[in-house]
Amino acid sequence: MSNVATQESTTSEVDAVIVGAGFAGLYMLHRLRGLGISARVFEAGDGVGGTWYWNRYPGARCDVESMEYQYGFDAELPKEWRWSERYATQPEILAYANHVADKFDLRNGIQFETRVQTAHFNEQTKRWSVTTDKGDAVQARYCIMATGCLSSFSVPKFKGLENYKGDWYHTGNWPHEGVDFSGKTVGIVGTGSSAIQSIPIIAEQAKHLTVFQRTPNYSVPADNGPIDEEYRQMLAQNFVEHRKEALETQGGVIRAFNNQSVFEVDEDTRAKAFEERWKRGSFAVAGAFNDLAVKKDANDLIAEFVRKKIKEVVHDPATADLLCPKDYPFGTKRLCVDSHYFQTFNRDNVALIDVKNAPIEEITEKGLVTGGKEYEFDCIVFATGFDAMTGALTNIDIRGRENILLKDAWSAGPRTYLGLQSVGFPNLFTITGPGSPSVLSNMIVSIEQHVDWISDCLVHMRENHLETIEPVLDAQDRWVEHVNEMANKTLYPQANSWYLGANVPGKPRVFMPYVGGLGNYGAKL
Ligand code: FAD
Ligand code: N01
Repeated sequence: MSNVATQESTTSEVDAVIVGAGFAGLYMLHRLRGLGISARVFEAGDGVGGTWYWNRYPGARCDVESMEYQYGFDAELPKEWRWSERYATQPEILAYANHVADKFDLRNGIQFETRVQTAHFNEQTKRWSVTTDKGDAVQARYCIMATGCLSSFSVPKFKGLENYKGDWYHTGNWPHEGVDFSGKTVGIVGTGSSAIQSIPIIAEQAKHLTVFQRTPNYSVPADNGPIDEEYRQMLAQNFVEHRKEALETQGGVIRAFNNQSVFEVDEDTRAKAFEERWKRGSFAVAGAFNDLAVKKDANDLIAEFVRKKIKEVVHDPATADLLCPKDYPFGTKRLCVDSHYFQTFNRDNVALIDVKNAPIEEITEKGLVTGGKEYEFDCIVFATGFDAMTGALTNIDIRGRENILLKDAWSAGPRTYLGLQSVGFPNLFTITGPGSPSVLSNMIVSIEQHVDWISDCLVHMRENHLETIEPVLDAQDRWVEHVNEMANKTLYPQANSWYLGANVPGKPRVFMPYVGGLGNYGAKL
Protein backbone atom coordinates (compact mmCIF):
# COMPACT_ATOMS: atom_id res chain seq x y z
CA MET A 1 0.00 0.00 0.00
CA SER A 2 2.92 2.37 -0.41
CA ASN A 3 3.15 5.44 -2.60
CA VAL A 4 -0.21 5.04 -4.20
CA ALA A 5 -0.26 7.39 -7.16
CA THR A 6 -3.58 8.69 -8.35
CA GLN A 7 -4.66 11.68 -10.30
CA GLU A 8 -5.23 13.53 -7.04
CA SER A 9 -1.85 12.59 -5.64
CA THR A 10 0.32 13.34 -8.66
CA THR A 11 -0.87 16.86 -9.42
CA SER A 12 1.52 19.48 -8.08
CA GLU A 13 -1.28 21.90 -7.24
CA VAL A 14 -4.08 21.11 -4.84
CA ASP A 15 -6.39 23.12 -2.67
CA ALA A 16 -5.04 21.56 0.52
CA VAL A 17 -2.07 19.55 1.66
CA ILE A 18 -2.77 17.48 4.76
CA VAL A 19 0.21 16.18 6.70
CA GLY A 20 -0.44 12.92 8.57
CA ALA A 21 -2.87 10.03 8.12
CA GLY A 22 -3.86 9.31 11.71
CA PHE A 23 -7.45 9.82 12.84
CA ALA A 24 -7.12 13.57 12.17
CA GLY A 25 -5.71 13.31 8.63
CA LEU A 26 -8.18 10.60 7.61
CA TYR A 27 -11.24 12.54 8.67
CA MET A 28 -9.87 15.80 7.24
CA LEU A 29 -9.40 14.16 3.84
CA HIS A 30 -12.90 12.70 3.95
CA ARG A 31 -14.47 16.07 4.82
CA LEU A 32 -12.59 18.04 2.18
CA ARG A 33 -13.47 15.55 -0.53
CA GLY A 34 -17.11 15.84 0.44
CA LEU A 35 -16.85 19.61 0.02
CA GLY A 36 -15.19 19.40 -3.37
CA ILE A 37 -11.90 20.72 -2.02
CA SER A 38 -9.00 18.80 -3.53
CA ALA A 39 -6.51 17.45 -1.03
CA ARG A 40 -3.35 15.41 -0.91
CA VAL A 41 -2.19 13.66 2.23
CA PHE A 42 1.43 12.88 3.01
CA GLU A 43 2.16 10.26 5.65
CA ALA A 44 5.58 9.19 6.89
CA GLY A 45 4.44 5.66 7.76
CA ASP A 46 3.45 3.01 5.21
CA GLY A 47 -0.09 2.79 6.53
CA VAL A 48 -2.87 4.77 8.16
CA GLY A 49 -3.61 5.03 11.89
CA GLY A 50 -0.88 7.36 13.19
CA THR A 51 -0.46 6.62 16.92
CA TRP A 52 -1.89 3.14 16.39
CA TYR A 53 0.43 2.48 13.48
CA TRP A 54 3.61 3.43 15.38
CA ASN A 55 2.93 2.38 19.00
CA ARG A 56 2.91 -1.41 18.64
CA TYR A 57 4.56 -2.18 21.96
CA PRO A 58 3.17 -5.07 24.01
CA GLY A 59 0.08 -4.03 25.94
CA ALA A 60 -0.67 -0.91 23.90
CA ARG A 61 -4.35 -0.05 24.05
CA CYS A 62 -6.58 2.96 24.54
CA ASP A 63 -7.59 4.12 28.01
CA VAL A 64 -10.64 6.06 26.94
CA GLU A 65 -13.32 3.42 26.51
CA SER A 66 -13.50 2.13 22.94
CA MET A 67 -17.19 2.92 22.68
CA GLU A 68 -16.17 6.57 23.19
CA TYR A 69 -12.84 6.40 21.36
CA GLN A 70 -14.30 6.09 17.88
CA TYR A 71 -15.47 8.47 15.17
CA GLY A 72 -18.90 10.02 15.52
CA PHE A 73 -19.19 11.68 12.11
CA ASP A 74 -20.91 8.73 10.46
CA ALA A 75 -23.97 7.13 12.04
CA GLU A 76 -23.27 3.71 10.51
CA LEU A 77 -19.67 3.30 11.72
CA PRO A 78 -20.48 2.71 15.41
CA LYS A 79 -23.18 0.22 14.39
CA GLU A 80 -21.00 -1.83 12.08
CA TRP A 81 -17.78 -1.89 14.16
CA ARG A 82 -17.88 -4.17 17.21
CA TRP A 83 -15.20 -3.40 19.78
CA SER A 84 -14.21 -6.61 21.50
CA GLU A 85 -13.53 -5.15 24.96
CA ARG A 86 -13.85 -1.96 27.00
CA TYR A 87 -10.33 -0.81 26.10
CA ALA A 88 -9.35 -2.04 22.65
CA THR A 89 -5.85 -3.19 21.86
CA GLN A 90 -3.56 -1.37 19.43
CA PRO A 91 -4.10 -4.00 16.66
CA GLU A 92 -7.86 -3.60 16.97
CA ILE A 93 -7.71 0.20 16.83
CA LEU A 94 -5.34 0.01 13.87
CA ALA A 95 -7.77 -2.37 12.14
CA TYR A 96 -10.52 0.20 12.80
CA ALA A 97 -8.45 2.99 11.20
CA ASN A 98 -7.90 0.74 8.17
CA HIS A 99 -11.61 -0.07 8.04
CA VAL A 100 -12.42 3.65 7.96
CA ALA A 101 -9.81 4.26 5.24
CA ASP A 102 -11.35 1.47 3.13
CA LYS A 103 -14.97 2.33 3.79
CA PHE A 104 -14.47 5.93 2.68
CA ASP A 105 -11.97 5.03 -0.05
CA LEU A 106 -9.31 7.29 1.45
CA ARG A 107 -6.12 5.39 0.62
CA ASN A 108 -5.90 6.74 -2.92
CA GLY A 109 -5.59 10.27 -1.56
CA ILE A 110 -2.64 9.42 0.68
CA GLN A 111 0.98 9.21 -0.29
CA PHE A 112 2.63 6.87 2.22
CA GLU A 113 6.26 6.58 3.26
CA THR A 114 6.67 10.26 2.53
CA ARG A 115 7.80 12.76 5.12
CA VAL A 116 7.02 16.45 4.66
CA GLN A 117 10.21 18.40 5.20
CA THR A 118 9.33 21.98 4.35
CA ALA A 119 6.23 24.14 4.07
CA HIS A 120 6.85 27.72 2.94
CA PHE A 121 4.26 30.43 2.40
CA ASN A 122 4.68 32.56 -0.71
CA GLU A 123 3.28 36.03 -0.03
CA GLN A 124 2.89 36.85 -3.74
CA THR A 125 1.00 33.74 -4.81
CA LYS A 126 -0.55 33.21 -1.37
CA ARG A 127 0.20 29.53 -1.69
CA TRP A 128 2.03 27.08 0.51
CA SER A 129 4.88 25.29 -1.16
CA VAL A 130 5.31 21.89 0.44
CA THR A 131 8.24 19.58 -0.20
CA THR A 132 8.92 16.02 0.91
CA ASP A 133 11.81 13.63 1.38
CA LYS A 134 10.64 11.84 -1.78
CA GLY A 135 11.19 14.92 -3.93
CA ASP A 136 7.55 16.05 -4.16
CA ALA A 137 6.89 19.76 -4.48
CA VAL A 138 3.26 20.77 -4.13
CA GLN A 139 1.57 24.16 -4.20
CA ALA A 140 -1.46 24.42 -1.97
CA ARG A 141 -3.75 27.16 -0.80
CA TYR A 142 -4.16 25.50 2.58
CA CYS A 143 -1.70 23.52 4.63
CA ILE A 144 -3.31 21.40 7.32
CA MET A 145 -1.13 19.83 9.95
CA ALA A 146 -2.60 16.55 11.18
CA THR A 147 0.81 15.62 12.51
CA GLY A 148 -0.33 14.47 15.98
CA CYS A 149 0.39 15.65 19.51
CA LEU A 150 2.25 12.46 20.45
CA SER A 151 4.00 11.43 17.26
CA SER A 152 7.52 12.76 17.64
CA PHE A 153 9.05 10.07 19.87
CA SER A 154 12.00 11.04 21.98
CA VAL A 155 15.02 9.01 23.01
CA PRO A 156 17.00 11.03 25.56
CA LYS A 157 20.51 11.84 24.40
CA PHE A 158 22.18 9.24 26.59
CA LYS A 159 25.95 9.21 26.35
CA GLY A 160 27.19 6.05 24.61
CA LEU A 161 23.89 4.81 23.13
CA GLU A 162 25.68 4.18 19.84
CA ASN A 163 27.99 1.71 21.61
CA TYR A 164 25.21 -0.57 22.86
CA LYS A 165 25.55 -4.03 21.29
CA GLY A 166 22.11 -5.36 22.25
CA ASP A 167 18.81 -4.40 20.62
CA TRP A 168 17.01 -1.31 21.77
CA TYR A 169 13.52 -0.09 21.04
CA HIS A 170 11.34 2.94 21.62
CA THR A 171 7.70 2.22 22.45
CA GLY A 172 6.61 4.93 19.99
CA ASN A 173 8.45 3.34 17.06
CA TRP A 174 7.98 -0.35 17.73
CA PRO A 175 9.08 -2.98 15.15
CA HIS A 176 6.17 -4.20 13.04
CA GLU A 177 7.24 -7.81 13.39
CA GLY A 178 7.02 -7.53 17.21
CA VAL A 179 9.71 -8.41 19.72
CA ASP A 180 10.05 -11.75 21.48
CA PHE A 181 11.48 -11.16 24.95
CA SER A 182 11.43 -14.86 25.92
CA GLY A 183 14.52 -15.83 27.88
CA LYS A 184 15.95 -12.29 27.63
CA THR A 185 17.19 -9.91 30.28
CA VAL A 186 15.47 -6.62 29.61
CA GLY A 187 15.86 -3.07 30.92
CA ILE A 188 13.08 -0.53 30.50
CA VAL A 189 13.56 3.20 31.01
CA GLY A 190 10.48 5.20 31.97
CA THR A 191 7.29 4.68 33.96
CA GLY A 192 4.74 6.70 31.97
CA SER A 193 1.61 5.27 30.31
CA SER A 194 3.54 3.29 27.65
CA ALA A 195 5.79 1.66 30.25
CA ILE A 196 2.89 1.00 32.60
CA GLN A 197 1.05 -0.85 29.82
CA SER A 198 4.05 -2.82 28.56
CA ILE A 199 5.84 -3.73 31.82
CA PRO A 200 3.33 -6.43 32.94
CA ILE A 201 3.51 -8.14 29.56
CA ILE A 202 7.28 -7.91 29.08
CA ALA A 203 7.71 -9.23 32.64
CA GLU A 204 5.66 -12.32 31.76
CA GLN A 205 7.88 -13.06 28.77
CA ALA A 206 11.34 -12.02 29.86
CA LYS A 207 13.81 -13.92 31.98
CA HIS A 208 14.34 -10.75 33.97
CA LEU A 209 13.09 -7.17 33.72
CA THR A 210 14.64 -4.13 35.38
CA VAL A 211 12.52 -0.98 35.46
CA PHE A 212 14.36 2.35 35.67
CA GLN A 213 12.05 4.90 37.23
CA ARG A 214 12.69 8.65 37.41
CA THR A 215 9.23 9.70 38.57
CA PRO A 216 6.61 7.30 39.93
CA ASN A 217 3.17 7.73 38.41
CA TYR A 218 -0.38 7.70 39.67
CA SER A 219 -2.05 4.80 37.92
CA VAL A 220 -5.62 3.55 38.15
CA PRO A 221 -6.76 0.02 37.25
CA ALA A 222 -8.50 -0.16 33.88
CA ASP A 223 -10.96 -2.84 34.94
CA ASN A 224 -10.93 -4.00 31.35
CA GLY A 225 -13.44 -6.60 30.21
CA PRO A 226 -16.28 -7.26 27.81
CA ILE A 227 -18.67 -4.51 26.79
CA ASP A 228 -22.19 -4.82 28.11
CA GLU A 229 -24.25 -5.72 25.04
CA GLU A 230 -27.27 -3.61 25.95
CA TYR A 231 -25.07 -0.56 26.52
CA ARG A 232 -23.18 -1.22 23.26
CA GLN A 233 -26.36 -1.37 21.23
CA MET A 234 -27.90 1.65 22.90
CA LEU A 235 -24.80 3.76 22.25
CA ALA A 236 -24.24 2.48 18.72
CA GLN A 237 -27.83 3.30 17.72
CA ASN A 238 -27.61 6.82 19.15
CA PHE A 239 -24.00 7.65 18.57
CA VAL A 240 -24.37 10.87 16.60
CA GLU A 241 -26.51 12.38 19.36
CA HIS A 242 -24.19 10.96 21.99
CA ARG A 243 -21.19 12.63 20.33
CA LYS A 244 -23.02 15.97 20.25
CA GLU A 245 -23.48 15.69 23.99
CA ALA A 246 -19.87 14.67 24.48
CA LEU A 247 -18.82 17.89 22.75
CA GLU A 248 -20.45 19.85 25.56
CA THR A 249 -18.48 18.13 28.31
CA GLN A 250 -15.11 18.93 29.86
CA GLY A 251 -13.20 16.05 28.31
CA GLY A 252 -15.29 14.69 25.46
CA VAL A 253 -16.62 11.74 27.44
CA ILE A 254 -20.00 11.62 29.14
CA ARG A 255 -19.29 10.44 32.63
CA ALA A 256 -20.78 11.09 36.02
CA PHE A 257 -18.92 14.03 37.51
CA ASN A 258 -19.71 14.76 41.13
CA ASN A 259 -20.06 18.52 41.48
CA GLN A 260 -19.43 18.47 45.21
CA SER A 261 -16.34 19.46 47.19
CA VAL A 262 -14.42 16.67 48.83
CA PHE A 263 -14.78 18.68 52.06
CA GLU A 264 -18.59 18.73 51.89
CA VAL A 265 -18.77 15.07 52.86
CA ASP A 266 -17.57 13.13 55.89
CA GLU A 267 -14.59 10.83 55.80
CA ASP A 268 -16.66 7.70 55.40
CA THR A 269 -18.65 9.02 52.43
CA ARG A 270 -15.43 10.26 50.81
CA ALA A 271 -13.72 6.89 51.22
CA LYS A 272 -16.75 5.11 49.74
CA ALA A 273 -16.84 7.51 46.77
CA PHE A 274 -13.13 7.00 46.01
CA GLU A 275 -13.48 3.25 46.41
CA GLU A 276 -16.55 2.98 44.21
CA ARG A 277 -14.98 5.04 41.42
CA TRP A 278 -11.67 3.22 41.73
CA LYS A 279 -13.58 -0.01 41.01
CA ARG A 280 -15.25 1.55 37.94
CA GLY A 281 -11.75 1.92 36.52
CA SER A 282 -9.88 4.43 34.39
CA PHE A 283 -10.54 8.15 34.93
CA ALA A 284 -13.72 7.74 37.00
CA VAL A 285 -11.92 8.39 40.27
CA ALA A 286 -10.67 11.78 39.05
CA GLY A 287 -14.28 12.97 38.87
CA ALA A 288 -15.20 11.85 42.39
CA PHE A 289 -15.28 15.48 43.65
CA ASN A 290 -15.10 18.88 41.99
CA ASP A 291 -11.99 20.26 43.69
CA LEU A 292 -9.46 17.46 43.22
CA ALA A 293 -7.78 19.18 40.27
CA VAL A 294 -7.78 22.67 41.72
CA LYS A 295 -7.20 22.55 45.48
CA LYS A 296 -4.04 21.06 46.89
CA ASP A 297 -5.60 19.97 50.18
CA ALA A 298 -8.41 18.21 48.27
CA ASN A 299 -5.90 16.63 45.93
CA ASP A 300 -3.82 15.40 48.87
CA LEU A 301 -6.74 13.18 49.87
CA ILE A 302 -7.02 11.37 46.54
CA ALA A 303 -3.22 11.20 46.25
CA GLU A 304 -3.05 9.50 49.64
CA PHE A 305 -5.85 7.13 48.61
CA VAL A 306 -3.83 6.02 45.56
CA ARG A 307 -0.65 5.60 47.61
CA LYS A 308 -2.58 3.39 50.01
CA LYS A 309 -3.78 1.28 47.09
CA ILE A 310 -0.21 0.86 45.83
CA LYS A 311 0.96 -0.21 49.27
CA GLU A 312 -1.87 -2.73 49.54
CA VAL A 313 -0.77 -4.38 46.29
CA VAL A 314 3.03 -4.28 46.39
CA HIS A 315 4.45 -6.71 48.97
CA ASP A 316 7.94 -5.28 49.48
CA PRO A 317 7.53 -2.04 51.50
CA ALA A 318 10.65 -0.39 50.02
CA THR A 319 9.50 -1.10 46.45
CA ALA A 320 5.97 0.05 47.30
CA ASP A 321 7.33 3.27 48.75
CA LEU A 322 9.45 3.92 45.66
CA LEU A 323 6.40 3.38 43.44
CA CYS A 324 4.36 5.96 45.37
CA PRO A 325 4.19 9.41 43.77
CA LYS A 326 4.81 11.97 46.50
CA ASP A 327 6.12 15.22 45.12
CA TYR A 328 3.40 16.29 42.69
CA PRO A 329 -0.40 16.32 42.83
CA PHE A 330 -2.59 13.47 41.57
CA GLY A 331 -3.62 13.90 37.91
CA THR A 332 -1.15 16.67 37.07
CA LYS A 333 0.99 14.34 34.98
CA ARG A 334 -1.19 12.37 32.53
CA LEU A 335 -3.04 9.85 34.69
CA CYS A 336 -2.06 6.28 33.78
CA VAL A 337 -4.49 3.40 33.45
CA ASP A 338 -3.14 -0.09 33.97
CA SER A 339 -3.82 -3.78 34.05
CA HIS A 340 -1.76 -5.39 36.84
CA TYR A 341 1.07 -2.84 36.76
CA PHE A 342 1.77 -2.61 40.49
CA GLN A 343 1.21 -6.39 40.92
CA THR A 344 4.08 -6.97 38.47
CA PHE A 345 6.57 -5.72 41.07
CA ASN A 346 5.73 -8.76 43.24
CA ARG A 347 7.31 -11.04 40.63
CA ASP A 348 10.72 -12.53 41.35
CA ASN A 349 11.99 -11.59 37.89
CA VAL A 350 11.24 -7.84 38.18
CA ALA A 351 13.41 -5.17 39.82
CA LEU A 352 12.80 -1.45 40.27
CA ILE A 353 15.70 1.02 40.20
CA ASP A 354 15.36 4.68 41.09
CA VAL A 355 17.07 6.96 38.59
CA LYS A 356 15.82 10.19 40.12
CA ASN A 357 18.60 10.45 42.63
CA ALA A 358 21.11 8.65 40.44
CA PRO A 359 20.36 9.56 36.79
CA ILE A 360 21.41 7.22 34.00
CA GLU A 361 25.06 8.12 33.41
CA GLU A 362 25.68 6.32 30.16
CA ILE A 363 24.78 3.44 27.93
CA THR A 364 27.59 0.92 27.57
CA GLU A 365 28.19 -1.96 25.15
CA LYS A 366 26.32 -4.27 27.49
CA GLY A 367 23.75 -2.14 29.27
CA LEU A 368 23.52 1.06 31.24
CA VAL A 369 25.16 2.71 34.21
CA THR A 370 23.38 4.41 37.08
CA GLY A 371 24.62 5.10 40.60
CA GLY A 372 28.07 3.93 39.51
CA LYS A 373 26.76 0.41 38.78
CA GLU A 374 26.49 -1.23 35.36
CA TYR A 375 23.33 -3.21 34.57
CA GLU A 376 23.66 -5.64 31.65
CA PHE A 377 20.79 -6.41 29.27
CA ASP A 378 20.03 -8.35 26.09
CA CYS A 379 17.76 -5.47 25.15
CA ILE A 380 16.65 -2.07 26.37
CA VAL A 381 13.21 -0.52 25.93
CA PHE A 382 12.97 3.26 26.00
CA ALA A 383 9.47 4.19 27.11
CA THR A 384 10.67 7.77 27.31
CA GLY A 385 7.79 9.53 25.62
CA PHE A 386 7.46 12.28 23.06
CA ASP A 387 8.38 15.83 22.19
CA ALA A 388 4.68 16.39 22.71
CA MET A 389 2.34 18.85 20.99
CA THR A 390 4.99 20.91 19.20
CA GLY A 391 7.69 18.37 18.19
CA ALA A 392 6.05 17.10 15.01
CA LEU A 393 5.41 20.69 13.90
CA THR A 394 8.80 22.18 14.69
CA ASN A 395 10.49 19.18 13.00
CA ILE A 396 9.15 20.56 9.72
CA ASP A 397 10.74 23.69 8.26
CA ILE A 398 7.53 25.76 8.34
CA ARG A 399 7.99 29.35 7.17
CA GLY A 400 5.22 31.94 7.06
CA ARG A 401 5.16 35.60 6.06
CA GLU A 402 8.56 37.29 5.85
CA ASN A 403 10.16 33.86 6.00
CA ILE A 404 9.48 33.53 9.76
CA LEU A 405 10.25 30.02 10.95
CA LEU A 406 7.48 28.53 13.12
CA LYS A 407 10.14 27.10 15.40
CA ASP A 408 11.45 30.64 16.00
CA ALA A 409 7.98 32.13 16.42
CA TRP A 410 7.41 29.48 19.11
CA SER A 411 10.87 29.61 20.69
CA ALA A 412 9.41 30.75 24.03
CA GLY A 413 6.53 28.27 23.74
CA PRO A 414 3.75 27.78 21.20
CA ARG A 415 1.62 30.83 20.40
CA THR A 416 -1.67 30.16 18.69
CA TYR A 417 -5.17 31.46 18.44
CA LEU A 418 -7.49 28.68 19.67
CA GLY A 419 -4.78 26.13 18.93
CA LEU A 420 -5.80 26.32 15.29
CA GLN A 421 -3.68 29.05 13.71
CA SER A 422 -0.69 31.25 14.38
CA VAL A 423 0.00 34.89 13.48
CA GLY A 424 2.19 35.11 10.38
CA PHE A 425 1.15 31.71 9.03
CA PRO A 426 -1.91 32.34 6.85
CA ASN A 427 -4.00 29.34 5.83
CA LEU A 428 -1.92 27.02 8.02
CA PHE A 429 -4.10 24.99 10.38
CA THR A 430 -3.10 22.70 13.22
CA ILE A 431 -5.55 19.97 14.20
CA THR A 432 -5.51 19.65 18.00
CA GLY A 433 -2.73 22.21 18.11
CA PRO A 434 -1.27 23.64 21.33
CA GLY A 435 -3.76 25.98 22.98
CA SER A 436 -6.70 23.65 22.31
CA PRO A 437 -8.16 20.99 24.67
CA SER A 438 -6.47 18.23 22.63
CA VAL A 439 -4.56 15.90 24.96
CA LEU A 440 -6.77 16.80 27.94
CA SER A 441 -9.74 15.31 26.13
CA ASN A 442 -10.93 12.20 24.37
CA MET A 443 -8.84 13.12 21.37
CA ILE A 444 -11.06 11.75 18.69
CA VAL A 445 -13.75 14.20 19.81
CA SER A 446 -11.30 17.10 19.68
CA ILE A 447 -10.10 15.95 16.27
CA GLU A 448 -13.63 15.91 14.88
CA GLN A 449 -14.34 19.32 16.41
CA HIS A 450 -11.28 20.84 14.72
CA VAL A 451 -11.77 19.10 11.38
CA ASP A 452 -15.38 20.29 11.26
CA TRP A 453 -14.36 23.83 12.17
CA ILE A 454 -11.61 23.94 9.53
CA SER A 455 -14.01 22.51 6.93
CA ASP A 456 -16.64 25.15 7.73
CA CYS A 457 -13.95 27.82 7.62
CA LEU A 458 -12.76 26.79 4.15
CA VAL A 459 -16.33 26.75 2.85
CA HIS A 460 -16.89 30.22 4.30
CA MET A 461 -13.73 31.44 2.57
CA ARG A 462 -14.78 29.91 -0.74
CA GLU A 463 -18.27 31.37 -0.57
CA ASN A 464 -16.95 34.81 0.31
CA HIS A 465 -14.00 34.80 -2.08
CA LEU A 466 -11.56 35.20 0.76
CA GLU A 467 -7.97 34.27 0.00
CA THR A 468 -6.32 33.93 3.38
CA ILE A 469 -7.16 33.66 7.05
CA GLU A 470 -4.87 34.18 10.02
CA PRO A 471 -5.37 35.50 13.55
CA VAL A 472 -4.65 39.08 14.53
CA LEU A 473 -1.88 39.48 17.07
CA ASP A 474 -4.10 40.87 19.79
CA ALA A 475 -6.49 37.90 19.58
CA GLN A 476 -3.60 35.47 19.73
CA ASP A 477 -1.98 37.24 22.69
CA ARG A 478 -5.25 37.25 24.57
CA TRP A 479 -5.82 33.58 23.83
CA VAL A 480 -2.35 32.59 25.02
CA GLU A 481 -2.91 34.63 28.18
CA HIS A 482 -6.27 32.92 28.71
CA VAL A 483 -4.76 29.45 28.22
CA ASN A 484 -2.11 30.26 30.85
CA GLU A 485 -4.60 31.84 33.20
CA MET A 486 -6.85 28.75 33.06
CA ALA A 487 -3.90 26.40 33.64
CA ASN A 488 -2.77 28.49 36.61
CA LYS A 489 -6.15 28.06 38.26
CA THR A 490 -5.41 24.33 38.43
CA LEU A 491 -2.69 22.23 40.03
CA TYR A 492 -1.32 21.16 36.61
CA PRO A 493 1.69 23.51 36.62
CA GLN A 494 2.93 21.84 39.82
CA ALA A 495 4.23 18.72 38.03
CA ASN A 496 7.13 18.27 35.64
CA SER A 497 4.94 16.90 32.89
CA TRP A 498 5.12 16.72 29.12
CA TYR A 499 2.07 19.04 29.13
CA LEU A 500 4.66 21.66 30.15
CA GLY A 501 7.45 20.34 27.94
CA ALA A 502 9.37 19.37 31.09
CA ASN A 503 10.41 15.98 29.68
CA VAL A 504 12.46 17.52 26.86
CA PRO A 505 15.64 19.24 28.04
CA GLY A 506 15.69 22.89 26.94
CA LYS A 507 12.01 23.03 25.95
CA PRO A 508 10.31 26.18 27.30
CA ARG A 509 8.12 25.50 30.32
CA VAL A 510 4.68 26.45 29.04
CA PHE A 511 1.43 24.62 29.74
CA MET A 512 0.39 23.74 26.19
CA PRO A 513 -3.15 22.29 26.16
CA TYR A 514 -6.27 24.31 26.98
CA VAL A 515 -7.69 23.24 30.31
CA GLY A 516 -11.00 25.11 30.02
CA GLY A 517 -12.87 22.08 28.67
CA LEU A 518 -14.26 21.05 25.31
CA GLY A 519 -17.71 22.51 25.89
CA ASN A 520 -16.43 25.99 26.79
CA TYR A 521 -13.87 25.81 24.05
CA GLY A 522 -16.51 24.82 21.49
CA ALA A 523 -18.54 27.88 22.47
CA LYS A 524 -15.48 30.08 21.89
CA LEU A 525 -14.80 28.41 18.52
P1 FAD B 1 -1.31 10.74 15.08
O1 FAD B 1 -2.16 9.57 15.28
O2 FAD B 1 -0.17 10.97 15.91
O3 FAD B 1 -0.98 10.84 13.54
C1 FAD B 1 -0.08 11.79 13.05
C2 FAD B 1 0.54 11.21 11.81
O4 FAD B 1 1.30 12.25 11.19
C3 FAD B 1 1.52 10.09 12.09
O5 FAD B 1 1.15 8.93 11.40
C4 FAD B 1 2.86 10.61 11.60
O6 FAD B 1 3.64 9.61 10.96
C5 FAD B 1 2.43 11.67 10.62
N1 FAD B 1 3.43 12.72 10.47
C6 FAD B 1 3.94 13.53 11.43
N2 FAD B 1 4.84 14.37 10.89
C7 FAD B 1 4.88 14.09 9.58
C8 FAD B 1 5.61 14.65 8.49
N3 FAD B 1 6.46 15.64 8.66
N4 FAD B 1 5.40 14.13 7.26
C9 FAD B 1 4.51 13.10 7.06
N5 FAD B 1 3.82 12.55 8.05
C10 FAD B 1 3.99 13.05 9.30
N6 FAD B 1 -5.94 9.56 23.03
C11 FAD B 1 -7.16 9.33 23.54
O7 FAD B 1 -8.02 10.21 23.45
N7 FAD B 1 -7.47 8.15 24.14
C12 FAD B 1 -6.57 7.16 24.26
O8 FAD B 1 -6.88 6.13 24.83
C13 FAD B 1 -5.26 7.38 23.74
N8 FAD B 1 -4.32 6.42 23.81
C14 FAD B 1 -3.06 6.67 23.34
C15 FAD B 1 -2.10 5.67 23.43
C16 FAD B 1 -0.81 5.91 22.97
C17 FAD B 1 0.19 4.81 23.04
C18 FAD B 1 -0.47 7.18 22.47
C19 FAD B 1 0.94 7.47 22.02
C20 FAD B 1 -1.43 8.16 22.35
C21 FAD B 1 -2.72 7.91 22.76
N9 FAD B 1 -3.74 8.86 22.62
C22 FAD B 1 -4.98 8.61 23.12
C23 FAD B 1 -3.49 10.09 21.89
C24 FAD B 1 -3.53 9.80 20.35
O9 FAD B 1 -2.35 10.31 19.85
C25 FAD B 1 -4.78 10.41 19.74
O10 FAD B 1 -5.92 9.84 20.33
C26 FAD B 1 -4.96 10.24 18.23
O11 FAD B 1 -4.68 8.93 17.81
C27 FAD B 1 -4.13 11.25 17.48
O12 FAD B 1 -4.48 11.22 16.12
P2 FAD B 1 -3.82 12.27 15.12
O13 FAD B 1 -4.25 11.87 13.77
O14 FAD B 1 -4.07 13.64 15.58
O15 FAD B 1 -2.25 12.07 15.30
O1 N01 C 1 5.63 8.91 27.79
P1 N01 C 1 5.71 9.75 29.17
P2 N01 C 1 4.65 7.73 27.40
N1 N01 C 1 15.90 9.19 32.30
O2 N01 C 1 6.34 11.04 28.79
C1 N01 C 1 10.87 8.83 31.64
C2 N01 C 1 -0.27 8.81 25.78
N2 N01 C 1 -0.32 7.37 26.00
O3 N01 C 1 5.02 7.25 26.07
O4 N01 C 1 8.29 11.38 34.43
C3 N01 C 1 14.99 8.45 32.95
O5 N01 C 1 4.44 9.79 29.86
C4 N01 C 1 9.91 9.83 32.21
O6 N01 C 1 10.29 10.22 33.50
P3 N01 C 1 9.73 11.64 34.10
C5 N01 C 1 -0.61 9.50 27.08
O7 N01 C 1 -1.17 10.73 26.81
C6 N01 C 1 -1.50 6.83 26.38
O8 N01 C 1 4.57 6.75 28.50
O9 N01 C 1 9.87 12.65 33.00
N3 N01 C 1 13.69 8.45 32.66
C7 N01 C 1 8.63 9.01 32.18
O10 N01 C 1 8.54 8.13 33.24
C8 N01 C 1 0.76 9.60 27.70
O11 N01 C 1 0.85 10.51 28.75
C9 N01 C 1 -1.58 5.49 26.64
O12 N01 C 1 10.59 11.90 35.25
C10 N01 C 1 13.29 9.23 31.64
C11 N01 C 1 8.79 8.23 30.88
O13 N01 C 1 10.17 8.21 30.57
C12 N01 C 1 1.60 9.97 26.51
O14 N01 C 1 1.07 9.18 25.44
C13 N01 C 1 -0.46 4.69 26.54
C14 N01 C 1 14.19 10.03 30.91
C15 N01 C 1 8.06 8.87 29.73
O15 N01 C 1 6.70 8.89 30.02
C16 N01 C 1 3.07 9.68 26.67
O16 N01 C 1 3.23 8.44 27.33
C17 N01 C 1 0.72 5.27 26.15
C18 N01 C 1 15.54 9.98 31.28
N4 N01 C 1 16.46 10.73 30.65
C19 N01 C 1 0.78 6.61 25.88
N5 N01 C 1 13.48 10.69 29.98
C20 N01 C 1 -2.84 4.92 27.08
O17 N01 C 1 -2.92 4.14 28.01
C21 N01 C 1 12.20 10.33 30.12
N6 N01 C 1 12.08 9.46 31.13
C22 N01 C 1 -4.04 5.35 26.41
